[in-house]
Amino acid sequence: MASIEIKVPDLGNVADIDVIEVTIQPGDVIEVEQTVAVLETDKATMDLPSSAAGKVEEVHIKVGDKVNEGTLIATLSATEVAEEPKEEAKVEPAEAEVPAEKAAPEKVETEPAKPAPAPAPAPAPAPAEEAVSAGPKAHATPSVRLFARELGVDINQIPSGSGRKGRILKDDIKNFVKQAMSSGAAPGGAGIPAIPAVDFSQFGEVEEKPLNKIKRLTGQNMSRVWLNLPMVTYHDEADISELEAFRKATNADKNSEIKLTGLVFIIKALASAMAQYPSFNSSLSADGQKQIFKHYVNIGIAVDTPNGLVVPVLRDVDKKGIFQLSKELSEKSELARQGKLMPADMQGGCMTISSLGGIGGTAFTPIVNAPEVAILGVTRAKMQPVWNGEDFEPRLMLPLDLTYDHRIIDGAEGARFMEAIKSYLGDIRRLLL
Ligand code: CAO
Repeated sequence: MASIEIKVPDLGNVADIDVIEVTIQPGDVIEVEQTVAVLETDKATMDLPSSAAGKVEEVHIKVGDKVNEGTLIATLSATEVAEEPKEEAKVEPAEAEVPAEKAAPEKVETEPAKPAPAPAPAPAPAPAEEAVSAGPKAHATPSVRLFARELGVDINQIPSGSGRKGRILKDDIKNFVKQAMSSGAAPGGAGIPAIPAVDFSQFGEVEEKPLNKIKRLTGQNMSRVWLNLPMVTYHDEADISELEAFRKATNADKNSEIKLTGLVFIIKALASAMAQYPSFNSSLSADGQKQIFKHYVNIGIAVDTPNGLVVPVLRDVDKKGIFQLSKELSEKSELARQGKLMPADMQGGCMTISSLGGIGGTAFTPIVNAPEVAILGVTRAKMQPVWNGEDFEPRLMLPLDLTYDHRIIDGAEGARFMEAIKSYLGDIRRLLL
């Protein structure tokens, strides 16, 4: 039986296109034209159809990969080859998003107010670690797939479509959402009243701009975490007076090439506290039946970029020194700001730090970057009078906000974990122990 390679055809003047869905797996028997993957550029989502029918022997791409013309997608043992592969293999682009500059005010939606669609009924992992659904492979056009993704619906959960040859149509997705809402059974917010759509143009001039990919994915991820995790945020302050004196003295040292910010010490303190309280370095299995403990300590850092929030991951933090971490933090945050992080740079985090300290604030409630179980928020350190038993002493106090998944972390454990972080920051010699 002939072995056939399915490759990415000519996609026009685009390069490094994101794979956002892989719809086949080894062992699947697929038909000509069946979608094998979904690709996304900054402007459109497109289905990649197979040019041959047969059994999938190997899949060479995964979600998060970037592909170009000629990239090998899959190897099939083919039973039938499309008569006109070039025609058949043409990628079918979805309705492209309207570029910001073309979104003229008169194009603003003027339909009367109607209820907005329900939020995501099915939970899914963080964008950088998107999993391939194990469900049956759905047949649907790119625009229908896009519609499903916008609603957070896993299209493979829809048993069959009402279109030709069982193709899933937009109406099938709407019915699926309606059913999930009325049954209230689906996880992830089904049954929650939707925010009504409003025609803002009735109040004054408006302009519509499509969200960029990072903002859309962040929004989806935040919504599903918010809907799926029972979260508690615990606030406290760490005394970093000594740490700050050490940091300033080190930065003043002319031989020191790397400038230390307080954040690297917080990263180190967090890693030590995670070693002491392994539940914070764990994840709940997708079925909620097991706790998975990680024997590595990778910490994600939320970085503000012109395109939105991204979270590069610093690896093996427990095995690295302050200067090395400082260097890696500045390299990764620079790559993040330039939009040059690769998917692998943002994967494998065990806990995340969201630091707003360079901007200000006294406290906030960060949202856990699930499937991690906790996140540490940091706002601006402030000199405060602290009672030492006899007098008020000026001490530099750092506000910390710990949000945790209450299914895994109890309140007392959360408080003890925070005490551990504070003790490491209060006496950084303990970080050496
Ligand atoms: N208290 C007081 N000062 C602080 C501070 C704190 N908690 N944290 C940082 N600073 C100071 C730094 O010391 C530095 O001061 P100087 O310029 O005088 O040296 C200044 O603020 C700027 O620091 P920085 O932000 O450049 O460096 P960082 O190591 O603290 O942070 C990074 C690195 C990548 C986290 C940061 O640049 C960034 O992107 N912050 C935004 C984070 C964000 O958007 N979070 C999203 C939250 S939404 O969940």
